[in-house]
Amino acid sequence: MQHLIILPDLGQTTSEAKVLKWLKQPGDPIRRGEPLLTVETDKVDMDVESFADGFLRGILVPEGSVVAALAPLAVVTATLQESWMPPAPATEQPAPEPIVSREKPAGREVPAAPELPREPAPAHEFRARPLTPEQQLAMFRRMLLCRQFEDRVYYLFLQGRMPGTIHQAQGQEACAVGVCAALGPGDMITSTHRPHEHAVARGIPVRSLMAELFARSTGCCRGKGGSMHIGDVSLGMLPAVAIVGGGIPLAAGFALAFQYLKTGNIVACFFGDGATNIGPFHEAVNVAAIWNLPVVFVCENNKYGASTAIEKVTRVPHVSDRAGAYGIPGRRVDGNDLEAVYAAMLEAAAAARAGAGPTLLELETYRFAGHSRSDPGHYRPKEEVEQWKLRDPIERYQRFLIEQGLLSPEQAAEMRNEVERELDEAVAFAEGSPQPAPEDCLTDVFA
Ligand SMILES: Cc1ncc(C[n+]2csc(CCOP(=O)(O)OP(=O)(O)O)c2C)c(N)n1
Ligand SMILES: [Mg+2]
Repeated sequence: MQHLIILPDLGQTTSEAKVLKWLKQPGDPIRRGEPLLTVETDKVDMDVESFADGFLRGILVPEGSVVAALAPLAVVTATLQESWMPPAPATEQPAPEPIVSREKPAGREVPAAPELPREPAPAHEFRARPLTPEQQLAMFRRMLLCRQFEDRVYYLFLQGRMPGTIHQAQGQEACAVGVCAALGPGDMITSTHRPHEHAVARGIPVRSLMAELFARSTGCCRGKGGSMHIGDVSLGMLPAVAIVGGGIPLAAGFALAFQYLKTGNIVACFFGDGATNIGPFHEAVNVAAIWNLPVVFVCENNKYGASTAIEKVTRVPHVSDRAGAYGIPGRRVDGNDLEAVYAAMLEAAAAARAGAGPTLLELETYRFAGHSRSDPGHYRPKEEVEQWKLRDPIERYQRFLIEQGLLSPEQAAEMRNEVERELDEAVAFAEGSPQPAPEDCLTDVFA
């Protein structure tokens, strides 16, 4: 089988890239997710990865050429024996002057912030509530669905099939699943520009999420929201808010409604470490504190707000320390430990439901990928990424379940295959669904 490797569409402001270096040569074996070449855009140098396993057969664009988004770059075949065909020739342009200026823009020098320790969160004391094996396996499968959904979306992007911008959360599955597993059907979550795993964990069907990402009318927002606004109020997720910190006052507002209507429900409000320096964070946490609103503030501290390390912009060592400023409990939890997250969330949720007000949960975690699809994440030391990959929440929980005798490696592999089939169906559903009609622009508009 022949696969055409293309230059992914890197977003509205980057329409072309220069091929800097081929990292593989014709005949070399290549694995899915492995880099094939490095390209230079007007923003960054980044690797283009293969979306298929096989062998590199044809290089269609020499080093030094500039190619447009979605242009064919190479052919990969499943085996070395099969023949391959080049596509219609790629339009080549003469190698121009470098398109990236390496000069530092003039401006104020920002003084270096003091180095802060980066030791992981302590092993958590929450272990009290036993989970049944069925619950444990269901939570494990949900983490697989989150991860494989994200991976599938990434490979669709590499193939040029997934439109729009995406921010992915591979590595943060234990946060999404641990928090959502402690919620009931009438509860609500709010989310951010990185919402896919929150939505999957909350139980929104993957076919309706996939259709939304493909901008199809069968999507959870009828194809008019896209990746950064997914959600479904009827299933307990307010459409995500991509304005950093923007979802936090909405969460407090929803919690006020629950309190006023005496529904007994709570809100779980997801946000990133970057949002904790945004004004609305402080206002919303404060008002929730003084009114004892039934909300749990869940900070997924993945150490970076885009390319900025948290210690460069915050002197407080731990996000959870900030809870003291509002007189509410703050808990620092290993966000890559599924059951620790779940237990901490259960406790915070119980307090919120009992009228004791909000808790600030800091879940220490890490995103394996760059900030968005066009960010290779070069600002992060390689060793740091490697260290965090050793703490992969899915691998960790799988090892734990196997040690407990609840899962075999074969069953885990079969679960992964089953999730792949669910995603195949979701992609077929999405690609087979219609786009919204032009007149649909004026429906679902509330203000
Ligand atoms: C108010 C606002 N400022 C800037 C941006 C651009 N932006 C999008 S995501 C992001 C970083 C957010 O970091 P964090 O809150 O830690 O979330 P993470 O991306 O790590 O999940 C920025 C600066 C934005 N969307 N909204
Ligand atoms: Mg962050």
